[in-house]
Amino acid sequence: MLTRIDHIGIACSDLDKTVEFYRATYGFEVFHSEINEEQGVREAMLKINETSDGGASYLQLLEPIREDSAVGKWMAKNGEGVHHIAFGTADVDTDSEAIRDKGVRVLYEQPRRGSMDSRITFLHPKDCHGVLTELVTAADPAAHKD
Ligand code: CMX
Ligand code: CO
Repeated sequence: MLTRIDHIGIACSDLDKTVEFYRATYGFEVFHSEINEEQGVREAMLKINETSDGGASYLQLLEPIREDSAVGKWMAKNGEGVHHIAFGTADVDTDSEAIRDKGVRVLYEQPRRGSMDSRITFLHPKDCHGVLTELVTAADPAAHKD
């Protein structure tokens, strides 16, 4: 069951400057940052609020580290902006299989590693009314704060 908005993924050309914008404008602080080589991004997670399912909602700021990454290709076409939304679930395997059975293209055969050791998969935007949609099962967020 999808129980929260886990994050909104925002593509940016300069992660440090964008982090500073969110800090100076709204007071949001970096909860976690990392490089995800497989996804081709340098990223920062800004925690907005905790959620009633025991998880949290974040902004995920994404700077591509390669032009041919998903975010790099998207930015070449669109510039900076909202790249994807992510719903949180306790069981990404079961939920993504159920959604696949409804005829929506799930991009990965098996979930892959996402931010803070979460397990993630994506639904094709063309099957989701133009919205690239990610499903996330978090690892224990408290264990991965840096
Ligand atoms: N939102 C909405 N539509 C999108 C999109 C996005 N983020 N990215 C691509 N599209 C659309 C394109 O506009 C294009 O539409 P048209 O044919 O009408 O022009 C179509 O989808 C195909 O796009 P493309 O530019 O040819 O790109 P690809 O098919 O090579 O890749 C996708 C698209 C979704 C398969 C790829 O971006 C992907 O695998 N994404 C999942 C991984 C990812 O996004 N990782 C980064 C985030 C990591 C994280 O969250 O942790
Ligand atoms: Co994401």
